[in-house]
Amino acid sequence: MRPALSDYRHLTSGKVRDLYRIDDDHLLFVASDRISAYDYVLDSQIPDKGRVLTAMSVFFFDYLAEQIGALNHLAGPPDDPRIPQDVLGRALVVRALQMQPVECVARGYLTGSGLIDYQQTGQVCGIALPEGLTEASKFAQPLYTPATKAEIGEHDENISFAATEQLVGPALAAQLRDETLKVYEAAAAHALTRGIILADTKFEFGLDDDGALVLADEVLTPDSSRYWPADSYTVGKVQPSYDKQFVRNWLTGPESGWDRHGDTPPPPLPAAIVDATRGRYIEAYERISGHRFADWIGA
Ligand code: Q0T
Repeated sequence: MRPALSDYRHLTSGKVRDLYRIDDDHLLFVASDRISAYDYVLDSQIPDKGRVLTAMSVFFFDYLAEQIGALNHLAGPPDDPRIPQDVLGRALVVRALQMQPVECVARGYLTGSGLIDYQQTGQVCGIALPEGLTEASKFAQPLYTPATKAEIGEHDENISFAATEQLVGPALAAQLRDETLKVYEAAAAHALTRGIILADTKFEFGLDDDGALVLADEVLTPDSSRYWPADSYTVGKVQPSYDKQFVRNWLTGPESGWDRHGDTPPPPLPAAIVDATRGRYIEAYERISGHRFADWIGA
């Protein structure tokens, strides 16, 4: 008999993920079907999004353990009996770790907050960059661009490597940087063989009881990363998001009647946009993993 979700105490939530305590050593990490765009969590949910992102995260945890020996926080299989029926397929039993207060970002391409910082200072996180870079420029080598985690509703703040040394000490700061770049490079190389550019990604790490650095949170999902279709990549242009482009186009187009610079929340999405977006998440999972989503638990 599986437990009910209400058997576990709620610990914390992100915009679209929730964390519960199972026991002293284990947590339940739950991905929802909620979706965010333009800094709002939308009223519409995307059916199966939580399961697809959980499947992707598990694919990459396994891939990275095998390819480069990266440790991760998984403490049981996706059908672990401690997972409630309600959330089966979109929840994982994880080890309770000592989380590190650094958002560990790797960037292979210049976009988003990195582009804004570059345009204002010529640097990103204190790293000086050559002149003449533009939207979606590929870096000569991937950058480690750490940030501090913001409160809900605020944006993470890019910080220098020296600032992370102050936060966690120089040895751990260097380990976070080296592990972040190693994991990003392995994952980005894999994604590219499947026609997807992993422009950037964010990791969260914890320490286990042995003091080992362990990948936590979700990894290499479209919520924690920018996925771009490789076949349409064009430097100098804002790249379409692999997963959210239909949502963004509809919300900012004439049909929605919404002003994203006004102060009203976005309207609910039409069923056709929901369906197309669900299809994009499934397509991304199937392309990257080589597995059928229909074979994932509960799908
Ligand atoms: C965490 C101990 O808000 C967060 O997640 C929302 C679901 C970030 N967060 C992660 C933890 C984890 C993980 N993952 C872990 N393995 N051990 N804490 C806490 N907050």
